[in-house]
Amino acid sequence: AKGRWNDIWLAGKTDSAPGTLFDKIIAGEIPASVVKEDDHLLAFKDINPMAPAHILVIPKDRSGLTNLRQASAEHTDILGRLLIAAGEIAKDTELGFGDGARIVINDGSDGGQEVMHLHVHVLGGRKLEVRYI
Ligand code: IU
Repeated sequence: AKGRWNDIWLAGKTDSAPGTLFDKIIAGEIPASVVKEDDHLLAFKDINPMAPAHILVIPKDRSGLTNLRQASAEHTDILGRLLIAAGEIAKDTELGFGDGARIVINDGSDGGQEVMHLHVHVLGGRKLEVRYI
C-alpha cells in the first residue's frame, strides 16, 4: 500500500502544492463511498453533504490541477472527462438526483476551496435556489 501511496503522491509532482487527503481516498487508505471510478477519475459522496445528493468528482492524477486556475491545454482530456462524469452522475436517480443538479467548482481561497486537489461538486436531490454566493 505504501508503494501505491507514493506513486499517487508523486503523480502530483508537477505541482508545488503538497498532496491532500484526496490522495489517500484515491489510494483507498481512507474510506469513501465511491459511486464511479475509472483509470482517470474517482467520484464519491461528500462526507459533509450540502444537499440531499452531493458527489465530488476528482482527477486521480492531480498534476497541475490544484485548481482550475492552474489548468492548461494539457488538461483538456481530463477536464472533459470530469464534466462528462459530473453530468452522468447528475442523471442518476439512485444517487438521489431529480430533474437537474448544480455543478460547482470552488477555486482557490476566495472561491471557498478547502482541498487543494481540483474537484467538481455535483449537488442536487431537491430544487436548489438560484444563488451563487
Ligand atoms: P471545497 O470545494 O474544497 O470547499 O470542498 C471540499 C469538499 O470535500 C467539502 O465539501 C468536504 O466536505 C469534502 N471532503 C470529503 O468529502 N471528504 C474528505 O475526506 C475531505 C473533504 I478532507
